[in-house]
Amino acid sequence: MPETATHVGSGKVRELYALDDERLLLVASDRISTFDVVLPTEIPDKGRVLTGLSAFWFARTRHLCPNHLLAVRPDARSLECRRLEMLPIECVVRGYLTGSGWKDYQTTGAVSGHVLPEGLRDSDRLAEPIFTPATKAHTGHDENITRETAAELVGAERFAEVEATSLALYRFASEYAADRGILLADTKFEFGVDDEERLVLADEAFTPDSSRFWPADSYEPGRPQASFDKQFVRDYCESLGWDKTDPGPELPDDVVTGTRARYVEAFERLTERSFDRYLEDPEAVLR
Ligand code: PZK
Repeated sequence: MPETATHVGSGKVRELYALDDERLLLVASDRISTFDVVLPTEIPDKGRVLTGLSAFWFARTRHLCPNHLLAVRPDARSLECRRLEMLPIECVVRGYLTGSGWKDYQTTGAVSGHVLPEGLRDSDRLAEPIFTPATKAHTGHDENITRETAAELVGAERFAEVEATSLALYRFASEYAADRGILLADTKFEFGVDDEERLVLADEAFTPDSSRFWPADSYEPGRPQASFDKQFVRDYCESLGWDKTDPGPELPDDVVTGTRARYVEAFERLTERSFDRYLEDPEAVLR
């Protein structure tokens, strides 16, 4: 008897289905967004790369925090997950100053209440990673909030736990990735709480959609960095003079092929496995 899955939510490039009262199915599509617009052209296997990377990181960070992963489906793009009560904050860790962190620093000298030294440049590495929580905006952009506001939203004790856990996860993965030539500039986690009130890592983990992946060999602070995965797409879009409003442009074949190769390269570098092998036996990425 085929199972039924009820659609319960959509992200920009992912879909969420309920399998039963306790389980969800998180499906990563091959859609790609740039400058916050989902493009009309897909990148073949992008969803499988992201699902495989998430599964890999969930398996390798279990010693730091339990997570929602139950199984990787044979399609290699879907994760069966435990259903949790989600916390109402985005948990962001920054090891480098860029994006909204760089913006906030330029305006105020601080990010989420972390007062930083003067004179930092775009993309500078921070002396220590910082936890910079954000609100979950249902429309538009997440907004960085102070640690105090975040603590009011989840409770002081839970806040201390998500901060310490987020920093430990980031330190572990960023060190591992840097050893393999990929800088994880920053990353976003979502946590839930299970029926025994335990903190559980949910959503996706250290994918190029939830983290900024930078090629280590071209890292140079003082300017925005190339994106490991999306740079061909951004360069092509910039070359068109597109105004970055919906709809975005279709991508030519060489941009699609080059971008797919970058996603597969990130997967293979980080997991030290062949992507073709992952497609043959997705659950092997957990071992
Ligand atoms: C949950 N989202 C975000 C929305 C997506 C993802 N384990 C969980 N338990 C309960 N709820 C969620 C999760 C997870 N992960 C995640 N919304 C709810 C989201 C739309 C599409 F792919």
